[in-house]
Amino acid sequence: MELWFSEMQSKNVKMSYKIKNVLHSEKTKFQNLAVLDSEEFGRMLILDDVVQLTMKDEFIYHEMIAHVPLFTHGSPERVLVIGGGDGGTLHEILKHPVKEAHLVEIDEKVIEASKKFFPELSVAFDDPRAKIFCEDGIAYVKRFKNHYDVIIVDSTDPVGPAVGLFRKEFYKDIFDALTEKGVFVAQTESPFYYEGLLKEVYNCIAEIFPYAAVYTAVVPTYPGALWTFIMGSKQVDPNKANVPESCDFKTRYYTPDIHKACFKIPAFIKEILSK
Ligand code: SPD
Repeated sequence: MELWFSEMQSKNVKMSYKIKNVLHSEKTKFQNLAVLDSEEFGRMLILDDVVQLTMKDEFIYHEMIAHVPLFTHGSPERVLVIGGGDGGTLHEILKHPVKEAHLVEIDEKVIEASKKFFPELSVAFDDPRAKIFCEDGIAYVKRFKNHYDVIIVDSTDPVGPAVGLFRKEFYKDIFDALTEKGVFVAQTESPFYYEGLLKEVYNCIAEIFPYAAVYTAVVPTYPGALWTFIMGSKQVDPNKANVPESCDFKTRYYTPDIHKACFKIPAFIKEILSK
């Protein structure tokens, strides 16, 4: 008998994956967590029935959520990831010569599952520059002023434990926790299915930060494939950042040309932002 996993991408659309094996499944204090081995995309991390990453395409999301803000800043020493307990974003950050990379994940079970099933990503946890905190990122960030050069919010969708990570009060705390040249990025979902959220978060960031910009990447296993990120920057205009000519580490999606191009957004997204 064939085994399939389906994610409801909207009320009317679902995406299905043929599964070889269910490697792990548990109900944590915060969410349902599963690790599946799929035919097409390899191992997949699923939280509350939503695909968080697959080993075949995780590099796109993780490279774009990490390298775009870090190269925009130019010389980040202290970086914070809120969420991202799988370690994928941290793994990309640590390719930069940062002094400290901190990660705050509310659900320690995500970290445990990653250590067991996604060693290619969770290897980041062993880097001496990495510090992991298992607590609520919203409370964590309130404790810091003028401390981090880059803050990245690598959240799940805006339901359940992640709702507060899409609120204005949280973005204000992030602004305060950033140093004077600080750069912030959050993943902001599909422009097809989360139009309202995209506009709302963009407006908040534009009110709080001197510079706000949307950038995109194509992630095949995320709803709609076209994925958005919003950047808030205190000093550097994201569109005029001094992006290096080349990377001195290996990437599979990110390049300096992609960096410059990713801020060129399609007309329909511009329309959403200006409505
Ligand atoms: N629709 C799923 C969006 C998930 C974004 N975050 C994924 C976490 C991977 N580190």
